[in-house]
Amino acid sequence: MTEAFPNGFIWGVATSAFQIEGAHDIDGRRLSIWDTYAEQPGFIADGSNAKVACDHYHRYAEDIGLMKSLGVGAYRFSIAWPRILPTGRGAVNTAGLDFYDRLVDALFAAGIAPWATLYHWDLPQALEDEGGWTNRSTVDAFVEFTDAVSERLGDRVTHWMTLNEPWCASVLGYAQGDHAPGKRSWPDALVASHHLLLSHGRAVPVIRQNAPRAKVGIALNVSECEPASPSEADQIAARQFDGELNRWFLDPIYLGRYPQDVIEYHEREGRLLDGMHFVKPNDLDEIKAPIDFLGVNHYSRAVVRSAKIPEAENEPRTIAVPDPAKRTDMGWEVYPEGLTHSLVRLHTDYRPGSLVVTENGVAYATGPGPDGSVQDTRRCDYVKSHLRACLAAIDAGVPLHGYFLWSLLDNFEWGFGLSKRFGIVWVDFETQERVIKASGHMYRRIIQNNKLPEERAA
Ligand code: IFM
Repeated sequence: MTEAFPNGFIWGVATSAFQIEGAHDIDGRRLSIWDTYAEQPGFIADGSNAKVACDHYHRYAEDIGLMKSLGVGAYRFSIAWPRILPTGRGAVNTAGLDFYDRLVDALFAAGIAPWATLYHWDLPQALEDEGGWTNRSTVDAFVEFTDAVSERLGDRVTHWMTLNEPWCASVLGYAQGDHAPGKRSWPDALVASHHLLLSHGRAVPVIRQNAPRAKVGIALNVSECEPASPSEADQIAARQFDGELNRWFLDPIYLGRYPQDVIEYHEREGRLLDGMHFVKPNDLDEIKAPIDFLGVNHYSRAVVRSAKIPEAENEPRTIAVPDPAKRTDMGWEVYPEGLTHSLVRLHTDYRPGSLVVTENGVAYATGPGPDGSVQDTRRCDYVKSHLRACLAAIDAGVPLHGYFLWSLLDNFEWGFGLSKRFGIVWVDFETQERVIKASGHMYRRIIQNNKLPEERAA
């Protein structure tokens, strides 16, 4: 297998607004659901919040300097809805748009292409107060937000993602309660998932109208789902989880329909109180709006057991990690082959014209040693093995055009707070000092050579 990437392969790093910006009450920003969630005692594992996070709002120039020194060609960031439309809809807060304007200009000055995600989970709290994603009018509010942002940045930003990981926003947020807004209702989660998909579909033409050169996509969290054993029960559970996680989003976007077996499964589980009542005529046509690329966020595979576990009564199956030695700090299995399999499967089943890995990376706590350097060897291995998995997919004919490492900076990892470190740059959250980790230096060499380093013989 070749170790070199195709010419023009896009090398990027990714972040999201809530996880890095801080400046929670600056320049007219109002509360998002995550600000509210993080205030609840016990909801964030380490008791931290994102009021300051990486203070990127004030330090974006330094962070762009870091990206430039790493040689990245593209930066995937998200736009904080509560900065632009502080109460979700209505009057646009110009100061909020100005920040992204400065960011985009500074990226161009550094030779880095901006890749903007519109929704990375920070719904304005004012909208949640009206039901959030369970309320169909949130779709209209999202279209307003999309219009305001793409109107202002569309002359320069050519790569847009409507949503980040709608499965997380709907299922973790509305069914499992592990994410904001912390609800525990499957029926609400399925309504929310449909409204998220509809906002995606309706945002696509708005972006195209405001930014005629735009390439538009969506970033989905895709995992290969495998049965924990050959038993029929585990095979069924794996297929069901694949349906819930992957096909529930991919089928409407690419095929214009929800998968029938997954509708039936949700019905059997009592998750659909009144069938698919929330799907209105034309919705699926709108959701199927043609897109230019599929963003794939990939971290691990799911090995699925049919057995229920008592502490997760909301969940009809469990996810196993076969070899505990392969667990990351998130408890996720390191399984690079899963990335190849997922990319090949997406290409085979849905034929997106272009695929981009919009997130891949790993949480390990490794911090500065006595000499101040961060020797995160396990992250280096993780990244190399996943880039090799990308090469295998390209060899198999997948039109994979780019890779964004999650994440540029250690940041606020949602319910885990500041305790899980995904960055290739270490952040000291007390002093805001940044140190490029060994993985960052390695990534720079890979980008420079457009290929993986030679493996030394054992
Ligand atoms: O930090 C998150 C990101 O916001 C969305 N994708 C997964 C990452 C790691 O959990």
